Amino acid sequence: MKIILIAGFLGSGKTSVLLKLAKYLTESGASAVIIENEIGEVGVDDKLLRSAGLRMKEVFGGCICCGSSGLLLDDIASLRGEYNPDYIIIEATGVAYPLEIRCNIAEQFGIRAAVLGIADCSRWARLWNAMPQLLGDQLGCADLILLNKCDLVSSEQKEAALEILKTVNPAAEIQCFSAIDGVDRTELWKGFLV
Ligand SMILES: Nc1nc2c(ncn2[C@@H]2O[C@H](COP(=O)(O)OP(=O)(O)OP(=O)(O)O)[C@@H](O)[C@H]2O)c(=O)[nH]1
Ligand SMILES: [Mg+2]
Repeated sequence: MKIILIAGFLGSGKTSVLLKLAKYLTESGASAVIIENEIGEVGVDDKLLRSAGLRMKEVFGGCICCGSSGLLLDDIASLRGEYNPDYIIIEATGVAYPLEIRCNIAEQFGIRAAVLGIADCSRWARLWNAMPQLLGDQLGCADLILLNKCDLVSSEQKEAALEILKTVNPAAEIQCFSAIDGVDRTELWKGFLV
């Protein structure tokens, strides 16, 4: 069983990307279960996921990087016992610190979660100026960073964001992305999931 952790600021496109990745996984014959850590309302339609052959579990009541980490670990254990899926995909809240979550998972299960970081290119400059610490922590431990919403920005905006992301995380692969453009991303997902 592999674990994928999707992290990134509020509204950056985590759920939109998650649905793309989950679709790729199920179409390639792998089973996947999704864990949504929501602070407020649920962002994913459970029926939509079920019709795509996916299951979802929600962790409410707090952020899984800190106070509610025990709930997440319990859920992972029970999902493994019940379904033993090929993948568990976790969407963290927009204010979570993924490194904490990855450490907790590694300690409990001995599994290194792959971190998929989502950066919102359309708001990048504004968010980065306001919250360099949070964004740096969220994206600094990612294995793959998707610079999302590139359909909305100029090439100058893209270049400026890429420059900063490279310094935030020199080790990560960074890709320009759009969760709504319908482009086939098979090769990207294959590379990320090896
Ligand atoms: N134009 C454009 N809109 C996008 C893209 N990705 C996501 N969106 C839109 O951005 C909004 C937020 O997307 P979500 O996928 O819900 O973002 P999220 O990170 O899951 O949001 P929270 O879970 O609330 O933090 C939605 O209205 C999406 O339709 C993209 O690549 N391009
Ligand atoms: Mg979401």
